[in-house]
Amino acid sequence: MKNFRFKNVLGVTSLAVASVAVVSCSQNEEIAPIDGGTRAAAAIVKVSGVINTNTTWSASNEYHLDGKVYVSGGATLTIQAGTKIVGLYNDVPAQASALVITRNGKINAVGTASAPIVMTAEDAHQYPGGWGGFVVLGNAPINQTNNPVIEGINSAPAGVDITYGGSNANDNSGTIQYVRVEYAGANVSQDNELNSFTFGGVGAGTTFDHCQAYYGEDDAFEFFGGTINAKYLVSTSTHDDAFDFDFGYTGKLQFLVATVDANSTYYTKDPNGIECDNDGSSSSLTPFTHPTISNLTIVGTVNGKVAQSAMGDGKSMKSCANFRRNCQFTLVNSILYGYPTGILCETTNSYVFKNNVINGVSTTFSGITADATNTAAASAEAIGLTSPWGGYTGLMPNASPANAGADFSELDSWFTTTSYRGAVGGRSNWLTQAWVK
Ligand SMILES: [Ca+2]
Ligand SMILES: [Ca+2]
Ligand SMILES: [Ca+2]
Ligand SMILES: [Ca+2]
Repeated sequence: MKNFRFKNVLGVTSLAVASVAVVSCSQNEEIAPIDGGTRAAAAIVKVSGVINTNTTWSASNEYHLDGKVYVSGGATLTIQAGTKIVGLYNDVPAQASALVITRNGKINAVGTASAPIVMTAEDAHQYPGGWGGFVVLGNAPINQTNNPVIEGINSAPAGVDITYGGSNANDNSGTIQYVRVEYAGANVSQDNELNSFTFGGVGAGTTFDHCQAYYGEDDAFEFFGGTINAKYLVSTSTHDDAFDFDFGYTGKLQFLVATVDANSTYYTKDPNGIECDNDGSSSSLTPFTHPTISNLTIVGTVNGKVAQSAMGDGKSMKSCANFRRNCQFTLVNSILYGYPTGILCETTNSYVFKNNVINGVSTTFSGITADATNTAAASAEAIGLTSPWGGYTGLMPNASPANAGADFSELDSWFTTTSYRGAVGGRSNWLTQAWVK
């Protein structure tokens, strides 16, 4: 599905208990589905508790997470391409189901473009917040000194470490490719939420690309410190920020897309495309949060509003990109439009903002000086995309100032050089691949 409409995904229609046992978790039941649809007869494997030995989840099964499932004790969880994982619903947000890779565990989740790994909610709860989400913790630097516990999780079983951060910038938490997380995010309490993808202190030795967050309740991708790099990330209508950086994150990111469903209800008070803080108290703790981003396309809505939000007039979003609280940043070669404010710069720390194509519904530049390197478009339409709203294929430039003008002189060789700005070039649109929903 390549449009932005909400749609329930029909899968297994009913379940019957068949047998017991399989995985190394505290509760192991295998349930055979009575399959009413096109899906092959996958065995349902219910999982809860702690995975402490190397474990493989097979695409021929469907894994149902009952509460938090932790990978710990030096174990690696391998998930085969095409595997479906369901986070069972719990109406107590603190007990929401989630898959948590701790500092003492690893993930090997390698999907393919045609057979992504899908982590989703139960059929009856396929809406933002229908389950918790996917969490990875590592030993890479953060700028907090209090050995923080990851946001969104209040307690863990004895022996399971849910803190994060360390001194190994090249720490390797495993491989995460072609993974889609749907309907995640659990609001445990004010300012304490799980996100579709939550990363705490994850290191640059981790491989992370081609992943999508689809209709999540809080942020699509939130990074608490760490150095993890990524290419090809998609945020589809998450309720807070598409990309949220905090606590000293210093990774590199390229080919990012975020869209918003105008029919959504946004409960947060500051929904931004990008939100970036050094930390909540604007400290000068180092490393300074400093994402380095190229080839991003952030799309809001025609009037910068959604059906309902917690902002002042009850409908607005905030900004395409809000850099604040003493963070640093590098944002180049990108397209930003469809929020009330385009770039909202509230940090006085150092930054690079160059070679972007940008429009805000009310204000294009706030707290930052418009300059010749950035193309201030008179309107979203003036950005010249094939169709600026309503579908991924429309994000290909037509006659657009974004077709040229990219400059990689601020970036290192990790970045793929393009002539175009934004996430997709005119002729090869990776967003039309089957893994993108
Ligand atoms: Ca969050
Ligand atoms: Ca956020
Ligand atoms: Ca934030
Ligand atoms: Ca926010």
